Amino acid sequence: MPSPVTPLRRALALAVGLLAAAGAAADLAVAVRSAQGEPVADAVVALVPLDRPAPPPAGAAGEIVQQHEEFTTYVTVVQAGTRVVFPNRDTVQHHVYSLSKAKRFELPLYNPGQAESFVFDVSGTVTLGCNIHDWMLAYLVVVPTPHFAKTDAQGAAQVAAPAGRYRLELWHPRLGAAVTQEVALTGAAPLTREFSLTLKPDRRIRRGGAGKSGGY
Ligand SMILES: [Cu+2]
Repeated sequence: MPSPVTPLRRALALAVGLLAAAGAAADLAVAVRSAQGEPVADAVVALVPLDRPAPPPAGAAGEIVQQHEEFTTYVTVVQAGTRVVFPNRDTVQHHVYSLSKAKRFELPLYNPGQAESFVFDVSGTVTLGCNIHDWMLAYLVVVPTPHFAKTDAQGAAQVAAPAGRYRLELWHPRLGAAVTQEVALTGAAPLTREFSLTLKPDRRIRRGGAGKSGGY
């Protein structure tokens, strides 16, 4: 008996719509592809409020782990003002550093078991490297908002934020400059945006090549 279901579904849909209009989170859904049509993972999408100040960071620390002579996360996103911990879970020393304007630091003679941390106050991209292992490369993207997400392997990401006007910022390691546009979340329906990005070549060094040959 499928016929009674339809009015019920309509009522549910109406209720959801009313809830959304009453000020519940209004989602943004993005799909990011390369110019060749391939899904793009690790793109950062952030919504910076234009009508009000961004709420302060919730307080949870970020984490970027060194393990198996790699940074375990290639792209990490945090809100400005967030502490980020850098645990060395390897059995070897690292020398983690950043020369980026948003945060310059280094952790020389960084031993297994150490877990130093820094607060990242300035918005921008922090490029992380290791002076011992040339192939180690990761990015910490510091954004001035708690409303952000990172695309998955399918190139998809969802951001929850209250209704209002925002500057949408889209960043990727292989993008020359961040893409920005103004968007408005109405709360009535999720907003969807598709991006096609022209990407630069991947800068990552493949392990087992130059690293082991003594070429450096
Ligand atoms: Cu290292």
